[in-house]
Amino acid sequence: MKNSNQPHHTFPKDFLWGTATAAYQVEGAANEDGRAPSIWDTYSRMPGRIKSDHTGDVAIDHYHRYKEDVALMKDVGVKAYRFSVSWPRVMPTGRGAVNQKGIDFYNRLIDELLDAGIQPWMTLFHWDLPQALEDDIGGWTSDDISNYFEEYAGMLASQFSDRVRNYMTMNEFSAFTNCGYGPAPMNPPLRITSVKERNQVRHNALLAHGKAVRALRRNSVGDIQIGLAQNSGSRVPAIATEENIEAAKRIFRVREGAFLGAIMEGKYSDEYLEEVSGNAPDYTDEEMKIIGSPLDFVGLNSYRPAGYIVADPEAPHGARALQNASAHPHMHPDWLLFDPSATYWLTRFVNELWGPPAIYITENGCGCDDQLTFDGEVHDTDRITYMRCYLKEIHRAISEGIPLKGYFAWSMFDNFEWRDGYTTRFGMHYVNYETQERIPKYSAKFYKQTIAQNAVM
Ligand code: PNW
Repeated sequence: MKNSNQPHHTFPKDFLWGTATAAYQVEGAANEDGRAPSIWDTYSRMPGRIKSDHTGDVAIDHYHRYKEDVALMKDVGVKAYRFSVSWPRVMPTGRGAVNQKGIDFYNRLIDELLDAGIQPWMTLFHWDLPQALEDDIGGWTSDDISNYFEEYAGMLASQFSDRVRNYMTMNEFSAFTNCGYGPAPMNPPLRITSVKERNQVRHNALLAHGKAVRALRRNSVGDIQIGLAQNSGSRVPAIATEENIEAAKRIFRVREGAFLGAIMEGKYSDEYLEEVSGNAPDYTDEEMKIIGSPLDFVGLNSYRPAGYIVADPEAPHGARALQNASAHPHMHPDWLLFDPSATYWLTRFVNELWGPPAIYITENGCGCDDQLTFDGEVHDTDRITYMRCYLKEIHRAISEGIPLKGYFAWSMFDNFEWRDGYTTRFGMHYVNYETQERIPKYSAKFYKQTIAQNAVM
């Protein structure tokens, strides 16, 4: 019998252990060195939109404390850091003039990472659109947005591709399209008023992604890898019979028809078009070719199951979603349902449907109601449990031959959790928002040990 102290979930030796953040959630320095406002500055300053009216003005001051933050990453032993570029920091009006001081910040960060032996992984867009583009053209509702995003992507490649090898164009298409322009109270003046309009906004984002892929390749000086970070809803077969697995995969493909499916297949699938019928976006074959530009990897943000599926010949697409049990376990945020197999099924379906060269989990992590204990520590046993269980399912996927090459824990630090402000904590490091002190939680020690052993115990 194996000693129980021996690792039993050992990862491939080149498995990439990483961690992730996003610009607006950590940087702060909102009015410094020529940064212009993004739509999130505007939105978070509107009274009543964010819990406790918090804003990202200071956030965790990563802009000034990046050295200390990289040192903490080095201590944990992460091999890669996924961060996003604030578009209005490097191109204040979203096009044209480049803000050198903004570029300098990312140069400092990248060089610090490389010195620490940590690969920089760059997300181009994590929701903080320059306010000027919202005001002047209507943001993602505009046909022109893809051209501006292409210009921005090309500029980033020429500035950084000598040192940054890995890029993700967009973070979570559904978040900034559906939610960004969707139901009140988001962005009141630009609310989407019809399903067709919503599908057009989604299409504009896909096209921007495709043009950015090409611009990155055109302007890069070295060999680069390009992907994205999508939060596809994971459909879990309620009971893993052949029929249920096929049904879950079918409905997964239909639901991703507006996003990842269109990108991976270079077209809107018949099933998707049938479903949206008269509300399909306007598009050309040439645009679909651009959208389908080949990717080097697919990044998946995976936190929770999005539905339990059984096969049902009577139901649309032969798949029926069960009602979620009212007592299904969830973590501190209500939406964060606990089911590690969601991540397994997600990577398996993406692999079986589209067979990308590589898959990364670009985000996974747990929001908790972390409290400092009397001894000044954070005993986040809930987060450790969550991470351990999800990592075991990732191990399972790898052992079945799915090309899952790495994992980015969300997040390295507590940070501005969008509409929850600073009230929900996702970090492996506790941030004292009064003093900006960072305190490693027990989950940071757990992750450090996991990386050191390259195994989950
Ligand atoms: C991600 N879901 O969003 C974002 O990329 C991060 O910026 C954010 O801080 C993190 O998750 C934690 O919330 C998500 O409903 C949006 O499954 C939606 C879901 C999960 C994550």
